[in-house]
Amino acid sequence: MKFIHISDLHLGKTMFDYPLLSDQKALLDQIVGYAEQYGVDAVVVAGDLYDKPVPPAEAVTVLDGFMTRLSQMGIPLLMVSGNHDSPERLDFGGALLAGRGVYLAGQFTGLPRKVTLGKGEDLADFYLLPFIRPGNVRAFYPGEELRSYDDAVRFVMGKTALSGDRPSVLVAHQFVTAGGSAPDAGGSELLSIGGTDNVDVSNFLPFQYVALGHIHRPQRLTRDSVRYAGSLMKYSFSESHDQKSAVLVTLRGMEEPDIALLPLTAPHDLRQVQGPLEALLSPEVVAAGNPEDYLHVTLTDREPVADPMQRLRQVYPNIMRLDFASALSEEPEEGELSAGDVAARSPEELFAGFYEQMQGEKLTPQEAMLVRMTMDDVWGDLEGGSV
Ligand SMILES: [Mn+2]
Repeated sequence: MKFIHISDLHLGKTMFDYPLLSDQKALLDQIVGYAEQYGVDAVVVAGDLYDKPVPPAEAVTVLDGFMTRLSQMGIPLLMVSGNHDSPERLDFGGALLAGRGVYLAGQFTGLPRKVTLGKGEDLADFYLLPFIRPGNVRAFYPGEELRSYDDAVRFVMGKTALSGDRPSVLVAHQFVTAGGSAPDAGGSELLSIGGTDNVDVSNFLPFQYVALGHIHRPQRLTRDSVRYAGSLMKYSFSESHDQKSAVLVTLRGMEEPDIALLPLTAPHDLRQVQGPLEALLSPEVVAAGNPEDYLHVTLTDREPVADPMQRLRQVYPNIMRLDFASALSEEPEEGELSAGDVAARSPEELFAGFYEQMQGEKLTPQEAMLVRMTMDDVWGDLEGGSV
């Protein structure tokens, strides 16, 4: 029994107003290719199919195409809802789709949805647990005191009977910690502050494999067979050095399964580049990567440069973000102002201080004059001419 585990597709997501759907579709095509190449018995998606509860129509079409192709290939597809999905919408047509090998667990129904796959001796039970909050579980067990996410998941796991003679796989979308230590987040997840939604990994120990979603950086938790697959593609510049992957799991009865990571390569990579404008425009630097990648450019020029975005876009059409290293200095400068100081100073003094902090030098008397004149021009039109 072999299957592919992926998660956090976030279909329909945009970054800095760039739609990512064509990349997402290409990546789902890669997964269909892997499914065929490795002859898998199932594909598992551990939540966050869409980026929004009401996804754009184009994103629905892309997921529809993915489901249809796997169904036509006779490969079962098992999916749970994540915190970004609408459980009810995801369940649309669920009973009909099960007849075609597509198993959806959108809404929580009191227990994980159990699906047994395989033939003859080679069987495995898949338990599909949608993203749950304590309230979702209390609704089914009103007498129980379930305060935390951990209480809720522990209670549900306690009610989940596993057959002892064939492997069990859990599919879940939660914030799973190991003895209090949190997973290494990628930066594009929506995590709650303070980790009140954490669920301990010990809840999942009886399963031969735990297919997790929610954290976007691929990783194992305490053992190789408890894993976050990670997001379909990089959804934050803090993930620019991550290698995204799909997990190929080969179950070996009640033993530890074999795990292999299949690389996922988007048509456009998400990269950070840094340097002076002229260097970034030089043919060698441009040719060092795909210039059509999605870029975060940081210019290190000390002198002002004219129309940097326009010039950069001529060779790098997909710049998502542009900033200047001089404006990013994180070192707190001596003489930084408190709120009280700010109220006590004139706009000219504040601007002079800001300029010095950003540029590392003082305004010249001529520049100070220009600032004063500009302020007069702008504010002179306002009633009273003051701020
Ligand atoms: Mn997610």
